Amino acid sequence: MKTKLFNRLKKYNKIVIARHIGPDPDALGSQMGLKELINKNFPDKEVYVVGAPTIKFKYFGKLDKLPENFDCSQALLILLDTPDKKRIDGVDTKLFKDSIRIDHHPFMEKTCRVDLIDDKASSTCQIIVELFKGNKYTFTKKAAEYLFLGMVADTNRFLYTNGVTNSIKLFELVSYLIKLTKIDISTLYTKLYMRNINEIKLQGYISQNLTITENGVGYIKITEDIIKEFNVDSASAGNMVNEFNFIDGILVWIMISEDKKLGLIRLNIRSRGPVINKLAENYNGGGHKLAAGARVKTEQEVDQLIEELDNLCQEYREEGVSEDEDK
Ligand SMILES: [Mn+2]
Repeated sequence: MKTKLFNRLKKYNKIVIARHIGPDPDALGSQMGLKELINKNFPDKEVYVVGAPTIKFKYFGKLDKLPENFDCSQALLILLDTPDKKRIDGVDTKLFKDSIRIDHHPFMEKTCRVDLIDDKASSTCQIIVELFKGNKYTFTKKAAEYLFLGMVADTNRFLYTNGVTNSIKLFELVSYLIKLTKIDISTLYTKLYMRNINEIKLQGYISQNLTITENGVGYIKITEDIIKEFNVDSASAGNMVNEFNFIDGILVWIMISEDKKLGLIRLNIRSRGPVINKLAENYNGGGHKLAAGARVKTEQEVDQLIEELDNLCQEYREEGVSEDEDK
């Protein structure tokens, strides 16, 4: 697995690292962390991290612009944390001489020449650490910080570690990083989890107004008027979906946000049992078994999705699957 990446890193002098649109700390952390590792271990290479910037995660540092007349046909593309074509940010994979994808999402479609996919890994950052771990390559403190942030965020502070085997691996990798580079975990957590008071007020509003269906689907529709009223970023409701876990009687929960400008409705879906990503794929989305997203155009589609999720919850309850079973 490792040689597929390292042979390419040795071969190509120009390397472009891309990831998905609407980046999260795993996408940005793996991107910036990998750039730092290549710069450190292969200092002669030209490395660019591309994609639209985001204000929310500005502590990941600046992204690059490809130089004018940049010749993709001589370059290697590394695509991170992105399972499908439509969510690739800022590059056309076909233009590159060679391409490799490193990802932990379940396989959806072919996008690069070579795939390094480990869907047992709980983040793309985890895979990057695994690839570079060992005596051969050096980690910098900065790279370790980026990668740690991604591992923390995608597991929701090590809550979703993907079963015993991956937990063991993940904690060993984290321990390896801390031992090696002495990263300061508390400072990093403050960066990642600092929130603004308006968002907390919106969270209160959501708690007060959540609708719960018969079989345990909790949902709320956040209109643009509400976003305005609370004076928060339009992605805020979606971003706080993880805060609504561990509520007795709710098995699946959804933050539904309206985007009038793009004429669509975004759904962030989480589950504490029923597998939801297959269903989300029918609604222009997808993701992981217990964490997925969807984009639809009409209220009817939203209602239909809620109903189908409610059915999933009913089936799940009837099967009597234990909620703490190893996923
Ligand atoms: Mn990820």
